[in-house]
Amino acid sequence: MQEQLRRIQEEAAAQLAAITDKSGLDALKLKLLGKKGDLTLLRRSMGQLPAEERPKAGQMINEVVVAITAQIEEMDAKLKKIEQEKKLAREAIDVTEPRAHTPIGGVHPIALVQDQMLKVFTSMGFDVVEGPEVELDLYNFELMNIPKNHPARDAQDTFYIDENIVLRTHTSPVQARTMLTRKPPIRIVCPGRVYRADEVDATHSPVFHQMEGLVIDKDVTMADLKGTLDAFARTLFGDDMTTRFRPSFFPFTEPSAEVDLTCVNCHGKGCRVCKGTGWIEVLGAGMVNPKVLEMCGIDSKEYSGFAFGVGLERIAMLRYGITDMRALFEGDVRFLSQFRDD
Ligand code: 2NL
Repeated sequence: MQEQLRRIQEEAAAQLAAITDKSGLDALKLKLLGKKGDLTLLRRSMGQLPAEERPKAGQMINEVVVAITAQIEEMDAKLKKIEQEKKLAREAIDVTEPRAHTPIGGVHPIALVQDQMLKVFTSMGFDVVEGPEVELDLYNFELMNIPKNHPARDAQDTFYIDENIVLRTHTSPVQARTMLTRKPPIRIVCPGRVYRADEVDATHSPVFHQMEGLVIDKDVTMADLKGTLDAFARTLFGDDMTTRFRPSFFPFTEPSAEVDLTCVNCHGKGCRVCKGTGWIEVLGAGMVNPKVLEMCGIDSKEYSGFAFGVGLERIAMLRYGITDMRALFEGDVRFLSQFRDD
């Protein structure tokens, strides 16, 4: 009996040492401690011993069972640990591995010049106001002193939704709305998308971007307008820039001016870009027509104002040397990724 136990224990130790996985361990456990396991059978055979030897034999068997159970549990824990380590190794992520190339976006040149211009004007105390692109005829035309039958309303120029609703042809309606809801002093810039029924070519698009400015206060003069636009020209294009006003006409301003900028290409010397003049036309401006002030609820005897309108595509093209406006609307990443804000 003792001899048998010793052999079982020895064999168990040898087999346990050779175990490499859980199924092997389970099989060994069954072989030793299962219903028909070596130790179970040995215990059952105790009945054949003389009664006085049984307690001692039982005790010895139990000690071996306890010892082997402990060894098996120890091995089980060891296997679990090995398995866990293998799993961790399998799932390890190399955080230093270079990832697949993901191109990052840039800022569209129109957005770049819009941001630069907003910075210029907000730093001078202007508020930024936006409004709807689908507008009432009232705000887009009527309040801007463009009455019915005015050539600017021609269906050739304006996208009509119905008789009274249009796609705004300029951002002026935003300023009309502001004048009707705010009291002077008013200092605002209104950037946004505008629409005209133009054919697409190198300098035209049916949708483009504008920024208009409006200042209304007591004693606002043309000199304030000139100073404001000069500051804009210098900040965007350089300290040697200035503006030149030429007499013009808009229904919403009186007097009105077409505003030229020192040629950004030759800095005024005369070149192909400015057709030898040293100047490039970039915007329209003027003193707000008193009729417009009155229609928008502002007393034109107490207040005066200036306004201007700039096309952002034109500014972006000059600023970045873009010769075809279509490049700004095609969304070709090879073109767009060239622009950096500096
Ligand atoms: C142009 C001309 C201009 C304005 C826009 C304006 C707005 C109000 C009142 C008076 Cl609410 N005027 N805007 C004034 C002069 C010119 O734009 O050729 N832009 C590209």
